Amino acid sequence: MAPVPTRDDHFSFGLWTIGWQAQDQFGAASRGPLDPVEAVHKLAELGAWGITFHDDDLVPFGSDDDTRSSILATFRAALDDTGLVVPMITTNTFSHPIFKDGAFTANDRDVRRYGLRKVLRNVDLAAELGARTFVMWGGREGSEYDASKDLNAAYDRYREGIDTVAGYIKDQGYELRIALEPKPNEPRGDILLPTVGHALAFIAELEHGDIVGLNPETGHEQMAGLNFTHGIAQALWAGKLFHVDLNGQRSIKFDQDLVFGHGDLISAFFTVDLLENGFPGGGPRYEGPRHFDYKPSRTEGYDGVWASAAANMEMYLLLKERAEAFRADPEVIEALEASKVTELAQPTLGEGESLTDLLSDRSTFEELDVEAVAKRSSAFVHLNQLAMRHLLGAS
Ligand code: ASC
Ligand code: MN
Ligand code: MN
Ligand code: MN
Repeated sequence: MAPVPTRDDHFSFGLWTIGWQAQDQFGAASRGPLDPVEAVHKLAELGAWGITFHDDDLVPFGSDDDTRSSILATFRAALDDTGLVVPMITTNTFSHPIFKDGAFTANDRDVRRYGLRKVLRNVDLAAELGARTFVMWGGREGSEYDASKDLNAAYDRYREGIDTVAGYIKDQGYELRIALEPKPNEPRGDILLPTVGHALAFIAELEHGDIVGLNPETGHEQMAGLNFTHGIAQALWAGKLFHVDLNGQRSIKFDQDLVFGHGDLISAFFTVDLLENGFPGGGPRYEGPRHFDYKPSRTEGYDGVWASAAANMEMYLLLKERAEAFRADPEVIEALEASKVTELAQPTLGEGESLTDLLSDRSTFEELDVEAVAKRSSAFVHLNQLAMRHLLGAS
């Protein structure tokens, strides 16, 4: 029996995901437009809790103020009807050709000033709708040609832009935090802040870095050949995992945006294990939305769109069941001990032990049987096999 999602699971979807008409580099749209009101109702029916959007997903770029207000009013009514919430909002600073060289880091200063205005306008909307996270994916911030970008100035301008937005959020007293979304490439040849690690290092240079964190996307880290679970783990450790974009990707290639779990399934298992069960030895826990940023394949009609939306939640819940069984299994608990996974939570120096104590403790060095310690088996493969059994429902 497949598990059924409920509001308590805190699943959310981007309007641009289910609403993607599947126009790609090589072909026209394969689906007609989706009415945002229908999207809200359909997601609520399927058991989702929230919906998120870029300004332009809901209000067409360049709409006048009256059109904007009327679209927003209709959308709010749908939210009220269904109880769906808007936990996150984001701004599109990548589709319109004005952003072809970026928004905050465009060489052209007029573009940067325009980009800032567009983002600030949407920060107000985010606060108005009660969103807690403001995602910023700088998809066009980057270059194809190294000669075309002064990278020192680009990082200065990126910092100026993010600090200006963060400062505005603080001045307005909004209960909103910014989550930067790394991606290595596509649409640009190389995008700035390509991975979780790069973004964490950037945040450390900000004036208002306290309200700036991350929105890592599964496939984006995997496009760089990286381990997504390790990426979100480091973000969590640093207190910076504000939001996540869950989806599927099969190896280093174009951004596939598959259904969560339809890419690297083993990695997805450990992602859910971390999000649901936390670190084995305790530590910071993820409390944010379980947000899906995927694209229903171009082969699908709207039946397939809704089937794929449901599949994201089902995959997550199936993996959650498996991950909980994994952690509860006495054999696993024993294997974690045997592999000393639990021992890692123990500080290397004893409580109150000084460096002088360590240096004079001959048992740590002079008298240690180095060869014997080197021969201890880690038994990691057995532990992993237990995880695989649980993943496959074999124990
Ligand atoms: C976002 C986000 C992305 C991109 C992409 C647009 O806001 O999280 O990954 O925009 O989905 O197609
Ligand atoms: Mn993606
Ligand atoms: Mn994303
Ligand atoms: Mn995406």
